[in-house]
Amino acid sequence: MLLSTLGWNPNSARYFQQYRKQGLIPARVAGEHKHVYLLYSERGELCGQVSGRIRHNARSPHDFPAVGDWVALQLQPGQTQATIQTILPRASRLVRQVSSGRFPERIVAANVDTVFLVHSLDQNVNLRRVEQCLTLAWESGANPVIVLSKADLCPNVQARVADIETVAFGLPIHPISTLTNQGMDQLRPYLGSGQTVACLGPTGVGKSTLIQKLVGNPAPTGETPGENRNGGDQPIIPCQLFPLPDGGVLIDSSDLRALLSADQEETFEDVEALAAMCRFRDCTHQREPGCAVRRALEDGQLNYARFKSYLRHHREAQTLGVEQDDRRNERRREAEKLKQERLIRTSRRMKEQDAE
Ligand SMILES: Nc1nc2c(ncn2[C@@H]2O[C@H](COP(=O)(O)OP(=O)(O)OP(=O)(O)O)[C@@H](O)[C@H]2O)c(=O)[nH]1
Ligand SMILES: [Mg+2]
Ligand SMILES: [Zn+2]
Repeated sequence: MLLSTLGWNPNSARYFQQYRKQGLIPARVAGEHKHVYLLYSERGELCGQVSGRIRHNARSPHDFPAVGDWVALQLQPGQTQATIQTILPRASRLVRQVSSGRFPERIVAANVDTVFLVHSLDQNVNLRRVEQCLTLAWESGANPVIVLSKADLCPNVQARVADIETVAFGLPIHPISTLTNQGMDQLRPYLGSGQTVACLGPTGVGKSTLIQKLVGNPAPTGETPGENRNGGDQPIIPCQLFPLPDGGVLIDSSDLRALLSADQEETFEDVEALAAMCRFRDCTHQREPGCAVRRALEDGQLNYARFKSYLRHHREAQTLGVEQDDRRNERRREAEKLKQERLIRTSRRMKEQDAE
């Protein structure tokens, strides 16, 4: 697997030298399931988990790898799982709000150059929804492009395009059909070697079908879990990042239900019930006297793996509460800055056009 086709460039390679010296290798995150990551590296497809240090220092879900991230891997001889030691700085990140649960925001995709905002022409396009998706894309640092799918099912494509133009601020709009191939050629220019394109949009609009079509055979879909990798007991990780035959990658950013993995919805009522019986209210269940959780662990009433999982989620949830507002403000500032830069660029372009 050539890293350059996945978007690895001379700049990234230069930046990575510090990690090479430590014997680490670069890889791109292609999927995640229950904290196990599917990774594309120069050694091929690997599975990996984050290092204890990353987990320990994590202040929010943003400190964990996301699909599209570049990471530095440690690969021990004889080991089937790699350890993710570092997440490289993100050039852009698509963030989406999650309405329920402990995690109000998730990075849907990182290091994205172009976002295909996919909406279907077979139903009334909801302009509010298009606007919401646009905002999300603007804030990410990636360039949005509007893709209107299922043109074959729409008798008046031009009228619908005109509707959407009213909210699109002059962005490119491409009506397409994966069935008749209408408009598919217009998407090629976004997909060159080294380019990362993420498909984002409501469920059922045809994102996976589009990716399948562009990637060609063998046809993957974001919904089909991969085969067992590295043989036997490896977990099944759904792949979301697909290299194209002529270079570049497509990210299937799936929809909300896939974003909330079962792991995150997990509750820990059993452990919490035990914790309520600890002598101290702020018991960390490490060494405190009168710790009911420790006692349950010792007499086998509580499974150790489950306790570890509880600790991990507890820590993530706790730090998240504190960090949340900070991060919101930070994101707001970033978005504001990006918007300003875009405005400046647009006005400069208009001035140039006037001058011509
Ligand atoms: N007529 C027509 N149907 C299409 C086209 N593209 C996709 N479909 C159909 O639309 C349905 C949904 O397509 P998917 O690709 O699974 O949609 P998705 O956006 O990936 O949906 P989620 O994974 O749920 O977010 C499937 O039955 C496709 O066959 C198209 O261009 N024309
Ligand atoms: Mg899909
Ligand atoms: Zn305790």
